[in-house]
This record gives sequence, C-alpha cells and structure tokens, in this order.
Amino acid sequence: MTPITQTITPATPDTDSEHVRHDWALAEILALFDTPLNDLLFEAQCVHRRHFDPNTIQVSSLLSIKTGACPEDCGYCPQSAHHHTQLERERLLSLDEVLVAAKQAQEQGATRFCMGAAWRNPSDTNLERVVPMIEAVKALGMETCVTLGMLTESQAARLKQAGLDYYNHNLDTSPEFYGTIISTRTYEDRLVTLQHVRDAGIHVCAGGILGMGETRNDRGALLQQLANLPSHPESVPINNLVQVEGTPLQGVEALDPIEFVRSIAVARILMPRAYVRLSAGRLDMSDELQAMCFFAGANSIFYGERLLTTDNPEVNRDRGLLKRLGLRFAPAVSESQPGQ
Ligand code: SAM
Ligand code: DTB
Ligand code: SF4
Repeated sequence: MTPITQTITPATPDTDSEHVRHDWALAEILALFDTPLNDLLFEAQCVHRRHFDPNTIQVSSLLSIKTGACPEDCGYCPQSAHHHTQLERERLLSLDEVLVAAKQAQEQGATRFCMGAAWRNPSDTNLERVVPMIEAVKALGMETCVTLGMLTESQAARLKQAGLDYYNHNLDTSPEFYGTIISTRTYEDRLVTLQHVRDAGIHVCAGGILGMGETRNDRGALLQQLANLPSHPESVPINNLVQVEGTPLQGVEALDPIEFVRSIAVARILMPRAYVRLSAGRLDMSDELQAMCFFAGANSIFYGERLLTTDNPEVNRDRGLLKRLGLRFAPAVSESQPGQ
C-alpha cells in the first residue's frame, strides 16, 4: 500500500495567536468532551492536519535504567517500594548496557530513546552517572529523553548542558484527584520541576494516566493543566493505566475505550502543536482502537517490546499496524522540523 505523502494545506494561517491558547476554562473543555463523537473527531483531525503531516508517527523507545525500590507511593506504579509487586529491583545499568539497548532500538526504527529511573529525584552523583548515557545515545544520532523524578534548577541546567533533548515528568491526573493516587509529593512539586525543565531550554514531555478511576472532570482538568502551562509541552504522553498485581489500582474499572479516544481528541485540540503520544496500555488495545486514536490526533508511540517494567506490543505487530494504516515512521524531529 502506498502511503499518502501529501500534507493538507492549512485552511487558515498557522499562527500562535489563532490556534494556540493557554487560557482554557474547564467548562469549554467539558463541552468538547460532550461533542458528538463524529464532530469531535472531525475537529481534532482538522486541527491535526493544520500542524502535522497526518500520516507520520514519531517513534520513541523506552529503557528502565534503574528499576524498582522507589520511595514514592504512586498508586499505579509497580516500581514503588510501598507496593508488593513481583518486580526484582535492579541497580543503575552500565553505560554499555544502555548503549546496546539504544542501538537495538535505533536499528528497529526508533528515533528517540527514553531512559527512566525509579527515583523520587536524582542525587547529583546519580545525575553525573546518567550524563554519559545521554551523551552516548545522542552520539548515535538519536534524540534523548530521560525521566528521573523531581529536578532542581541546577540539575535541569546540567542536563541541558549534556545535550538532553526531552525531559519526561507527568502531572498524571487532575489536581483534585491527585491526592487519592500519590501522597509522597505534591502537584505543585511536579509543576516546579516542569518549570525548571522549561527554563533550562529542554523540551518538555508531560502528560498523564487515564483509567485510574477518575471522572471525566478529572480528565478534563488534567488536560486543562497541561494546556494552560506557560508553553505547551512539546510531547504529551497519554497513558492508559497498565494494571499490575500488587498495586493499589489493580482491579479498578477499566476506562471506556471511546472515552479514551475522546480524551486524545481533546488533547489534540487543546495542544495543536504537541506530539500526543499514545503511550502505555497499547498492548491491550485492538488495532481498530489504536487506529481511532491516530485519527483523533495521536502521532507518537512507544515502540519496542518493553515499556519500563511491563510489556508493549511486539515490533512486528506495530510495523504491520502502521503499514496497514499507511503511516510512516517520522525521522528525528531535529532533522525534519523547526523547534515548536
Ligand atoms: N520516577 C520518575 C517519575 O515518576 O517521574 C520516572 C519514572 S515513572 C515510571 C514515569 C511515568 O510512568 C509516571 O509518571 C506515570 O505517568 C507512568 N506510569 C507508571 N506506571 C504506570 C502504569 N502502571 N500505567 C501507566 N502509566 C504508568
Ligand atoms: C510515560 O508517560 N509513560 C512511560 C514513560 N512516560 C516513562 C512509562 C510507562 C510505564 C508503564 C508501566 C511500566 O512499564 O512500568
Ligand atoms: Fe517512583 Fe516514578 Fe513509580 Fe512514582 S511513578 S513510584 S516516582 S518510579
């Protein structure tokens, strides 16, 4: 099948003042959620086409560089020391181990390599051990992303100096629902870390998790928080909760898949220039559901058989799916597009 290569010409000029807002009211967002699905998808697809090639998907691979025994109590997370999961804790991987994984991801077609550590925050010593990993992965020609927990201003500056492209730090849910999921750090702590990352000039990757038992208002309020940041995150991962035995959220009622699609569409409309990533949870999604998410404006995925500690679809399944949908892997953004 030949993928469509033509990008639709913008119907209106693509200026910030016209399309990119930072003053969304919750009522406006809930009105979008309430829109008949066909209308919502049509609007999201129009917004998407004004800002992106609709047939290209950004592809990132993940590696857990330090697994388990995390002091935080995030209710969804298998890596929290507060929960009794089957996970083996592991020390920080060596530079060689990281490079082997990055090269393999690159050979499979990933253009960004994301390294995650189960830390509340990195110590300065640990940060210096991650710096050579960032430098080495970058030297392969891949974009780099790390997620290490909370950062100070000087740590963010150090990561920028190391050449880091993206820092992932999620808001996870609405400010109102947050306290029922995590007690060991505040929403404000997360916003401060995002500010340090932004101020250091590192691209921000920030999103959340759906399907944790939150209401539609909470989903809307999460997207409102993200869209009303001083600048939109360049990357917005929308995770569907991966339920892991031994975590407090194991057994929570799964989210209606159509509501998940609606959430993607609303994220696309609120943050027109952001890469919206269909993140954790794809393993349990049908090809048709994923296709709807792409139509709703998701244009990025985690690719590779492992997320951090749980499984992701096999690369052959993903390759087959993208081929059937006529979607192409995007080259590294730095090669193809000006900064957002
Ligand atoms: N410890 C760092 C932190 O929390 O910022 C970095 C790693 S942490 C695992 C990164 C993100 O993974 C979390 O913020 C959360 O959004 C997501 N995550 C963790 N467990 C998940 C699960 N079971 N299902 C979906 N997303 C999950
Ligand atoms: C994000 O939003 N999702 C990724 C990444 N950022 C670090 C992590 C998903 C983790 C899913 C559960 C696991 O594999 O441990
Ligand atoms: Fe620790 Fe991050 Fe998991 Fe929370 S999400 S328990 S901070 S690894």
